Amino acid sequence: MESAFAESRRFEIPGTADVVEGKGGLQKVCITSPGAVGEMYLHGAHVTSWKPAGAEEVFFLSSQSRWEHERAIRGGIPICFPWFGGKADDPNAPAHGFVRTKAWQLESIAQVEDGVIVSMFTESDEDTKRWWPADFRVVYRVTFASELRLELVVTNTGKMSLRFEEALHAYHRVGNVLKTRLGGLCTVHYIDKTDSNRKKTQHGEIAIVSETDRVYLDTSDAIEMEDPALRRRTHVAKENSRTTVVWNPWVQKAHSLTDFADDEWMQMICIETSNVSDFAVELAPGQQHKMEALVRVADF
Ligand code: TA6
Repeated sequence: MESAFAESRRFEIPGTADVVEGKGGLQKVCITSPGAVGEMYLHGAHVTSWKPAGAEEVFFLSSQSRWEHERAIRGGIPICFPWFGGKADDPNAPAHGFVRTKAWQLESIAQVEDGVIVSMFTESDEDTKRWWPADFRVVYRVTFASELRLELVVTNTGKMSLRFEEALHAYHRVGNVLKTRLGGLCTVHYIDKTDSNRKKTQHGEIAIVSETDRVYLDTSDAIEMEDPALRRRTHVAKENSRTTVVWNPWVQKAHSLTDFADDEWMQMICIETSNVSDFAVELAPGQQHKMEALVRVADF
Protein backbone atom coordinates (compact mmCIF):
# COMPACT_ATOMS: atom_id res chain seq x y z
CA MET A 1 0.00 0.00 0.00
CA GLU A 2 2.65 2.54 1.15
CA SER A 3 4.84 1.95 -2.00
CA ALA A 4 1.84 2.29 -4.31
CA PHE A 5 1.05 5.62 -2.67
CA ALA A 6 4.66 6.76 -2.88
CA GLU A 7 4.69 5.70 -6.50
CA SER A 8 1.58 7.80 -7.27
CA ARG A 9 2.78 10.79 -5.28
CA ARG A 10 5.70 11.20 -7.68
CA PHE A 11 3.18 12.70 -10.12
CA GLU A 12 1.61 15.22 -7.72
CA ILE A 13 1.40 18.95 -8.42
CA PRO A 14 0.92 20.14 -4.83
CA GLY A 15 -2.22 22.23 -4.39
CA THR A 16 -3.32 21.48 -7.96
CA ALA A 17 -3.32 17.70 -8.21
CA ASP A 18 -2.86 15.95 -4.88
CA VAL A 19 -2.81 12.18 -4.40
CA VAL A 20 -4.66 11.40 -1.18
CA GLU A 21 -6.43 8.57 0.57
CA GLY A 22 -10.06 8.57 -0.42
CA LYS A 23 -13.06 6.52 0.69
CA GLY A 24 -12.34 2.92 1.65
CA GLY A 25 -8.63 3.78 1.75
CA LEU A 26 -8.58 3.91 -2.05
CA GLN A 27 -6.13 6.36 -3.66
CA LYS A 28 -7.57 9.36 -5.43
CA VAL A 29 -6.29 12.42 -7.26
CA CYS A 30 -7.90 15.68 -6.15
CA ILE A 31 -7.92 18.41 -8.77
CA THR A 32 -8.06 22.13 -7.93
CA SER A 33 -7.65 24.42 -10.93
CA PRO A 34 -9.01 27.78 -12.17
CA GLY A 35 -11.30 26.01 -14.60
CA ALA A 36 -12.61 23.18 -12.42
CA VAL A 37 -12.27 21.00 -9.35
CA GLY A 38 -12.55 17.25 -9.56
CA GLU A 39 -11.68 13.80 -8.27
CA MET A 40 -10.44 10.61 -9.91
CA TYR A 41 -9.74 7.29 -8.18
CA LEU A 42 -6.97 4.94 -9.32
CA HIS A 43 -9.47 2.18 -8.58
CA GLY A 44 -11.03 1.77 -12.01
CA ALA A 45 -9.54 5.12 -13.19
CA HIS A 46 -12.88 6.34 -11.96
CA VAL A 47 -13.87 10.01 -12.22
CA THR A 48 -16.13 10.62 -9.21
CA SER A 49 -16.47 14.40 -9.37
CA TRP A 50 -16.22 17.31 -11.80
CA LYS A 51 -17.34 20.84 -11.01
CA PRO A 52 -16.52 23.44 -13.65
CA ALA A 53 -15.81 26.86 -12.13
CA GLY A 54 -19.05 28.54 -11.04
CA ALA A 55 -21.12 25.38 -11.54
CA GLU A 56 -22.51 22.61 -9.32
CA GLU A 57 -21.40 18.97 -9.36
CA VAL A 58 -22.07 17.40 -12.75
CA PHE A 59 -21.92 13.72 -11.81
CA PHE A 60 -24.15 11.64 -9.56
CA LEU A 61 -22.53 9.47 -6.86
CA SER A 62 -24.68 7.07 -4.86
CA SER A 63 -24.78 7.54 -1.09
CA GLN A 64 -24.72 3.71 -0.94
CA SER A 65 -21.72 3.14 -3.20
CA ARG A 66 -19.19 0.57 -2.01
CA TRP A 67 -15.52 1.64 -1.79
CA GLU A 68 -13.82 -1.74 -2.00
CA HIS A 69 -11.18 -3.26 -4.27
CA GLU A 70 -13.52 -5.90 -5.62
CA ARG A 71 -16.48 -3.60 -6.23
CA ALA A 72 -17.22 -0.95 -8.83
CA ILE A 73 -17.99 2.54 -7.55
CA ARG A 74 -21.70 3.37 -8.09
CA GLY A 75 -21.81 6.71 -9.85
CA GLY A 76 -19.30 9.03 -11.51
CA ILE A 77 -17.85 7.49 -14.68
CA PRO A 78 -17.13 3.75 -14.55
CA ILE A 79 -15.18 2.38 -17.54
CA CYS A 80 -16.65 -0.72 -19.16
CA PHE A 81 -14.02 -2.79 -21.03
CA PRO A 82 -13.43 -5.22 -22.79
CA TRP A 83 -17.11 -6.24 -22.79
CA PHE A 84 -20.35 -4.44 -22.02
CA GLY A 85 -23.00 -5.95 -19.76
CA GLY A 86 -22.72 -9.71 -19.38
CA LYS A 87 -19.91 -11.63 -21.15
CA ALA A 88 -21.59 -13.51 -23.99
CA ASP A 89 -19.68 -16.76 -23.51
CA ASP A 90 -19.17 -16.73 -19.73
CA PRO A 91 -21.99 -16.02 -17.24
CA ASN A 92 -19.46 -16.03 -14.38
CA ALA A 93 -17.45 -13.18 -15.81
CA PRO A 94 -17.83 -9.76 -14.12
CA ALA A 95 -20.49 -7.47 -15.66
CA HIS A 96 -19.07 -4.67 -17.82
CA GLY A 97 -15.60 -6.25 -17.91
CA PHE A 98 -12.76 -6.01 -15.38
CA VAL A 99 -11.05 -2.63 -15.66
CA ARG A 100 -13.59 -0.80 -13.45
CA THR A 101 -12.40 -2.87 -10.48
CA LYS A 102 -8.71 -2.84 -11.38
CA ALA A 103 -6.01 -0.73 -9.70
CA TRP A 104 -4.80 1.55 -12.50
CA GLN A 105 -1.47 3.37 -12.42
CA LEU A 106 -0.72 7.02 -12.94
CA GLU A 107 1.12 7.77 -16.18
CA SER A 108 1.28 11.56 -15.89
CA ILE A 109 -0.36 14.69 -14.50
CA ALA A 110 0.01 17.96 -16.36
CA GLN A 111 -1.26 21.49 -15.86
CA VAL A 112 -2.83 23.10 -18.94
CA GLU A 113 -4.44 26.52 -19.48
CA ASP A 114 -7.36 26.48 -17.03
CA GLY A 115 -7.18 22.83 -16.09
CA VAL A 116 -5.31 19.63 -15.39
CA ILE A 117 -4.81 16.48 -17.49
CA VAL A 118 -4.61 13.23 -15.51
CA SER A 119 -3.45 10.16 -17.42
CA MET A 120 -3.74 6.62 -16.03
CA PHE A 121 -3.09 3.22 -17.60
CA THR A 122 -3.69 -0.48 -17.12
CA GLU A 123 -2.50 -3.53 -19.00
CA SER A 124 -3.16 -7.21 -19.53
CA ASP A 125 -1.83 -9.48 -16.80
CA GLU A 126 -2.45 -12.91 -15.24
CA ASP A 127 -5.74 -11.71 -13.74
CA THR A 128 -7.12 -10.26 -16.94
CA LYS A 129 -6.14 -13.41 -18.83
CA ARG A 130 -8.38 -15.45 -16.54
CA TRP A 131 -11.25 -13.82 -18.41
CA TRP A 132 -9.81 -12.60 -21.69
CA PRO A 133 -6.70 -13.96 -23.48
CA ALA A 134 -5.69 -10.70 -25.24
CA ASP A 135 -2.60 -8.55 -24.69
CA PHE A 136 -3.58 -4.92 -24.37
CA ARG A 137 -2.75 -1.54 -22.86
CA VAL A 138 -5.42 1.01 -22.04
CA VAL A 139 -4.54 4.65 -21.41
CA TYR A 140 -7.22 6.99 -20.09
CA ARG A 141 -6.63 10.75 -20.25
CA VAL A 142 -9.02 13.05 -18.44
CA THR A 143 -8.84 16.83 -18.83
CA PHE A 144 -10.50 18.55 -15.87
CA ALA A 145 -11.20 22.10 -17.05
CA SER A 146 -14.18 24.28 -17.91
CA GLU A 147 -15.04 21.34 -20.20
CA LEU A 148 -14.37 17.71 -19.34
CA ARG A 149 -12.50 15.74 -22.00
CA LEU A 150 -12.31 11.95 -21.74
CA GLU A 151 -9.96 10.00 -24.01
CA LEU A 152 -9.85 6.20 -23.86
CA VAL A 153 -6.98 4.78 -25.89
CA VAL A 154 -6.74 1.02 -26.41
CA THR A 155 -3.61 -0.57 -27.92
CA ASN A 156 -3.38 -4.18 -29.07
CA THR A 157 0.05 -5.15 -27.68
CA GLY A 158 -0.29 -8.78 -28.73
CA LYS A 159 0.16 -10.95 -31.82
CA MET A 160 -3.50 -11.77 -32.49
CA SER A 161 -6.25 -9.36 -33.51
CA LEU A 162 -8.72 -8.50 -30.79
CA ARG A 163 -12.36 -7.39 -30.57
CA PHE A 164 -13.66 -5.38 -27.62
CA GLU A 165 -16.58 -3.31 -26.39
CA GLU A 166 -16.10 -0.11 -24.43
CA ALA A 167 -18.25 2.42 -22.61
CA LEU A 168 -17.76 5.54 -20.48
CA HIS A 169 -20.75 4.77 -18.25
CA ALA A 170 -21.33 8.34 -17.04
CA TYR A 171 -23.90 8.95 -14.28
CA HIS A 172 -25.17 12.52 -14.80
CA ARG A 173 -26.68 14.24 -11.78
CA VAL A 174 -30.09 15.76 -12.50
CA GLY A 175 -32.55 17.76 -10.38
CA ASN A 176 -35.57 15.64 -11.33
CA VAL A 177 -35.27 12.92 -13.96
CA LEU A 178 -39.03 13.09 -14.68
CA LYS A 179 -38.58 16.62 -16.05
CA THR A 180 -35.29 15.96 -17.82
CA ARG A 181 -35.19 15.61 -21.63
CA LEU A 182 -32.51 14.22 -23.94
CA GLY A 183 -32.16 15.38 -27.52
CA GLY A 184 -29.85 14.26 -30.34
CA LEU A 185 -31.12 10.71 -30.90
CA CYS A 186 -34.28 11.38 -32.86
CA THR A 187 -34.82 8.75 -35.67
CA VAL A 188 -31.93 6.64 -34.31
CA HIS A 189 -32.51 2.88 -33.96
CA TYR A 190 -32.02 1.35 -30.54
CA ILE A 191 -32.06 -1.98 -28.74
CA ASP A 192 -34.54 -1.90 -25.87
CA LYS A 193 -33.02 -4.06 -23.11
CA THR A 194 -36.20 -3.74 -21.05
CA ASP A 195 -38.26 -5.31 -23.84
CA SER A 196 -36.44 -8.50 -24.89
CA ASN A 197 -33.83 -6.51 -26.83
CA ARG A 198 -36.40 -5.49 -29.41
CA LYS A 199 -35.11 -3.05 -32.04
CA LYS A 200 -37.02 0.25 -32.09
CA THR A 201 -36.70 3.78 -33.44
CA GLN A 202 -36.46 6.94 -31.31
CA HIS A 203 -39.16 9.50 -32.01
CA GLY A 204 -38.47 12.99 -30.66
CA GLU A 205 -36.70 13.66 -27.38
CA ILE A 206 -36.16 11.02 -24.72
CA ALA A 207 -38.27 11.35 -21.57
CA ILE A 208 -37.85 8.93 -18.65
CA VAL A 209 -41.26 7.42 -17.83
CA SER A 210 -40.21 3.89 -16.79
CA GLU A 211 -37.06 1.73 -16.48
CA THR A 212 -34.96 2.77 -19.45
CA ASP A 213 -32.06 0.68 -20.77
CA ARG A 214 -31.33 1.37 -24.42
CA VAL A 215 -28.41 0.96 -26.77
CA TYR A 216 -28.65 3.57 -29.55
CA LEU A 217 -26.95 2.22 -32.65
CA ASP A 218 -24.77 3.72 -35.37
CA THR A 219 -24.86 7.26 -33.99
CA SER A 220 -21.99 9.72 -33.65
CA ASP A 221 -24.22 12.64 -32.75
CA ALA A 222 -23.92 14.77 -29.64
CA ILE A 223 -26.48 14.55 -26.85
CA GLU A 224 -28.17 17.65 -25.47
CA MET A 225 -29.73 17.19 -22.03
CA GLU A 226 -32.12 19.73 -20.55
CA ASP A 227 -32.69 19.70 -16.79
CA PRO A 228 -35.24 22.35 -15.79
CA ALA A 229 -35.00 21.48 -12.08
CA LEU A 230 -31.29 22.40 -11.98
CA ARG A 231 -31.76 24.93 -14.81
CA ARG A 232 -28.85 23.23 -16.55
CA ARG A 233 -28.08 22.16 -20.11
CA THR A 234 -25.47 19.42 -20.63
CA HIS A 235 -23.85 18.77 -23.99
CA VAL A 236 -22.02 15.47 -24.58
CA ALA A 237 -20.08 15.32 -27.85
CA LYS A 238 -18.03 12.35 -28.92
CA GLU A 239 -15.57 10.93 -31.45
CA ASN A 240 -14.93 7.36 -32.64
CA SER A 241 -18.01 6.19 -30.79
CA ARG A 242 -20.82 4.55 -32.77
CA THR A 243 -23.24 3.76 -29.93
CA THR A 244 -24.83 5.69 -27.05
CA VAL A 245 -26.40 3.92 -24.08
CA VAL A 246 -29.10 5.63 -22.02
CA TRP A 247 -30.01 4.14 -18.63
CA ASN A 248 -32.26 4.88 -15.68
CA PRO A 249 -33.11 2.01 -13.30
CA TRP A 250 -36.48 3.50 -12.21
CA VAL A 251 -38.16 2.22 -9.02
CA GLN A 252 -37.87 -1.56 -8.99
CA LYS A 253 -34.35 -1.95 -10.38
CA ALA A 254 -33.20 0.82 -8.02
CA HIS A 255 -34.64 -1.18 -5.14
CA SER A 256 -32.83 -4.33 -6.30
CA LEU A 257 -29.41 -2.64 -6.36
CA THR A 258 -27.63 -3.06 -3.00
CA ASP A 259 -25.29 -0.11 -3.60
CA PHE A 260 -27.99 2.36 -4.65
CA ALA A 261 -30.61 4.09 -2.47
CA ASP A 262 -34.26 3.47 -3.36
CA ASP A 263 -35.06 7.06 -4.36
CA GLU A 264 -31.79 7.90 -6.12
CA TRP A 265 -33.20 6.97 -9.57
CA MET A 266 -34.82 10.44 -9.56
CA GLN A 267 -31.42 12.17 -9.38
CA MET A 268 -29.47 10.51 -12.20
CA ILE A 269 -29.41 9.43 -15.80
CA CYS A 270 -26.60 7.57 -17.53
CA ILE A 271 -25.41 8.80 -20.93
CA GLU A 272 -22.75 6.35 -22.12
CA THR A 273 -20.34 7.14 -24.94
CA SER A 274 -19.58 3.69 -26.23
CA ASN A 275 -18.81 1.10 -28.88
CA VAL A 276 -20.92 -1.93 -28.02
CA SER A 277 -22.99 -4.66 -29.60
CA ASP A 278 -22.48 -4.79 -33.40
CA PHE A 279 -20.18 -1.78 -33.09
CA ALA A 280 -17.50 -3.50 -31.01
CA VAL A 281 -13.99 -2.46 -32.11
CA GLU A 282 -11.62 -4.78 -34.00
CA LEU A 283 -7.90 -4.10 -33.57
CA ALA A 284 -5.03 -5.79 -35.42
CA PRO A 285 -1.73 -6.37 -33.58
CA GLY A 286 0.02 -3.06 -32.85
CA GLN A 287 -3.05 -1.03 -33.73
CA GLN A 288 -4.61 1.63 -31.48
CA HIS A 289 -8.13 3.02 -31.08
CA LYS A 290 -9.11 6.23 -29.30
CA MET A 291 -12.68 6.96 -28.19
CA GLU A 292 -13.37 10.48 -26.97
CA ALA A 293 -16.12 12.34 -25.13
CA LEU A 294 -16.38 16.03 -24.38
CA VAL A 295 -18.81 17.25 -21.73
CA ARG A 296 -19.94 20.87 -21.44
CA VAL A 297 -22.53 22.33 -19.08
CA ALA A 298 -24.33 25.69 -19.11
CA ASP A 299 -27.05 27.22 -16.97
CA PHE A 300 -30.29 28.41 -18.54
O1 TA6 B 1 -25.58 0.75 -18.96
C1 TA6 B 1 -26.75 0.22 -18.58
C2 TA6 B 1 -26.51 -1.12 -17.88
O2 TA6 B 1 -25.88 -2.01 -18.73
C3 TA6 B 1 -27.82 -1.65 -17.31
O3 TA6 B 1 -28.21 -2.82 -17.94
C4 TA6 B 1 -27.55 -1.80 -15.82
O4 TA6 B 1 -27.25 -3.07 -15.47
C5 TA6 B 1 -26.40 -0.84 -15.60
O5 TA6 B 1 -25.63 -0.93 -16.74
C6 TA6 B 1 -25.61 -1.01 -14.35
O6 TA6 B 1 -24.79 -2.10 -14.37
P1 TA6 B 1 -23.95 -2.51 -13.06
O7 TA6 B 1 -23.19 -3.73 -13.45
O8 TA6 B 1 -23.04 -1.35 -12.75
O9 TA6 B 1 -24.95 -2.73 -11.95
